[in-house]
Amino acid sequence: MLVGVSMPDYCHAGRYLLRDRTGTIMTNSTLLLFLITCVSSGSTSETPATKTNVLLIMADDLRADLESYGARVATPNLTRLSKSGRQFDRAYCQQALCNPSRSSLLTGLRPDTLKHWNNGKHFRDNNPGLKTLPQWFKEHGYESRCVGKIFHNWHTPVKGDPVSWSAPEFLHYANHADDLPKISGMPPENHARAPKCECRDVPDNAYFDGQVAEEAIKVLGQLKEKPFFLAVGFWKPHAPFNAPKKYWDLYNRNDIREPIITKPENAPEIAFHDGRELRGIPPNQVDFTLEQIREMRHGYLANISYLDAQVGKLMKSLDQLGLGKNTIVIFLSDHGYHLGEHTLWAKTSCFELDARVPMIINHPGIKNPGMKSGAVVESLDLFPTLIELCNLPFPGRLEGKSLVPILKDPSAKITNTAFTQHPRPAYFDREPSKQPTHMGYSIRTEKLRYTEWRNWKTGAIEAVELYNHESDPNELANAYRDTNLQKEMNEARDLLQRQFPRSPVK
Ligand SMILES: [Ca+2]
Repeated sequence: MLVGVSMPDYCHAGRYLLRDRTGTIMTNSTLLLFLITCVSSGSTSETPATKTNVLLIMADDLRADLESYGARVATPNLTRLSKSGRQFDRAYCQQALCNPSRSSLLTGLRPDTLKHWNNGKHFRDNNPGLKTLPQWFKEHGYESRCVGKIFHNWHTPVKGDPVSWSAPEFLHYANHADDLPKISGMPPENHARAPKCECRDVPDNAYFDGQVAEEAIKVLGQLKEKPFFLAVGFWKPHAPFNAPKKYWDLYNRNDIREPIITKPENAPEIAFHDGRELRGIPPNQVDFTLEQIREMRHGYLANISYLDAQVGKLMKSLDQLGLGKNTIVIFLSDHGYHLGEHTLWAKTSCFELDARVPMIINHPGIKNPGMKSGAVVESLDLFPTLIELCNLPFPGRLEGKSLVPILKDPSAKITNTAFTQHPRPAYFDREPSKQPTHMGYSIRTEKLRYTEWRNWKTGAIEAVELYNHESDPNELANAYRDTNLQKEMNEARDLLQRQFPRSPVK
C-alpha cells in the first residue's frame, strides 16, 4: 500500500464483501494479455501511416473504489486493465463537479482559466474558439465519436459539444433521474428501500449504461477500418443507485458498515456543504438513518460492478475486432464522491475523497505494464499525454503535463503536485447573486493536502486546512497549527499561490 493514499473503507477488517465473483462479470481475460504481448514490440510492427486509436472510457462520480485500488469491490475487468496498463494511484480532478471537471480535462485548461465553475453554463460561453481533445483528433485525421456522457452540457441550448465529434453523439445528455428501467411490461419488484436506491431483476440494457455499452460496441465495429478517437461515457456509479439486482447480489449488506461520520477536527465550516444532491434542498433536507446509509453504500458498490461489467463488454469487443494492439485505452472518472464521510454526501468539496480519481492508461507500447505510479498527477494531463502518444501537434496552450515519462517508467515524477478547487456556495449559479462568495484552492503534494479558502471579491484568505496524508489518510484532523509541518505547509502554500495568485477572481 502506498503511504499517503487513503484506502476505500466499506467493510469490517478481515471480511470480504463478495458472495460470488463468478458469472458474467468474470469474462474477458484475453484482451490485455494480448496487449502485454504487443508491448515488447511497441509500435515497430506498424506501418508509418498507421495511427494509434484512442478509446477514452469515463465514469461518472466514481471515487477510487476499484479492486485494483484496494477496495473490496467486484471490478475484475478494470483490474485486468490495471494489470496491463499504468494505474495512477494519486490522480486528481480539477474541480469536483461534472461540468467544470469534464470541461477542464477535455480542454486541458483549469476551471479558473476557462472561468467555468458550475453546471449551468456551456464552457464555450466564455471560450468559443477552444479546441477540445476530441476536436483536435478530429482535425488531425481521426474519426471522433461520442457514446454516452462525456461533456456535461445539457442545461444549455447547445447539448454536448457537436463540433468535437465527427457524427452525432449518442445518449450524451439526460437527467440521471430519467434512467428508469426500460423493459416490456411492468418492471419487476424493487427490493431497495433507501432513498436513491433501486434494485430490480432486469437486464443490463434496461438502464443507460447497458445501452451505452451496446452502442459503443456497434460504433467500434464501424470504426475498425479508420483511425478513431472513441469516447464512451458511462453514467454510473452516479446516483440513483439502480444497478440490476445481480450486481447488488454480489455483496452482503451485513458486511457493509457505515462511514466515519464526523467532520475533521478543526476544519472550517466553509469546507463543507449541505449535500443537497442526495439530501434535497433546504429547508426540506433529509437525514439518513444508519440503515439507509448502509443500503446506499451497497447501491454504490452495485453500480460500480455494473459499470465494470459494461467496460468488460467493451474491452471484449475491442479484442474480438483485433483493435487492442493499436488502441490506447484510458479509464478515468470525472471526480470522486462522499458517501457520508465527513458528514458529506456526493461531491463539491476539496477533500481527498472528492478530488481523487481513478485513472488507468493502457498503451500498446507501455513499459512495465501493471506497475502502478504513485506520482501526483492531474486529469488535465490527459490532453498533452494523448497528443504526444499519437504524434499530434501541440494545440497552443495546455496547462497539464504529458504523462508519457511515467508510461515509460512507473517511478517517474512530473510536477508531483495537483490542484483542485471549488466555489462556495457549491452551486452558486442557483443562488440569487449568481456569484461565489469564496473559492477554495487546494494543492495535493505527495505528503500533504493544503487548502485556502479565499474571499471571492478581495482574495483574502479566510480559512486554511492542512491534512498530513502520511499520518491521516482519511483527513480527520486539520493540522495547520502543527509546528512540525510548518516548513512543508509553507512550501505547499507557495506552490499553490504561484499557481493561483492571490488576486480577486473575475
Ligand atoms: Ca460527475
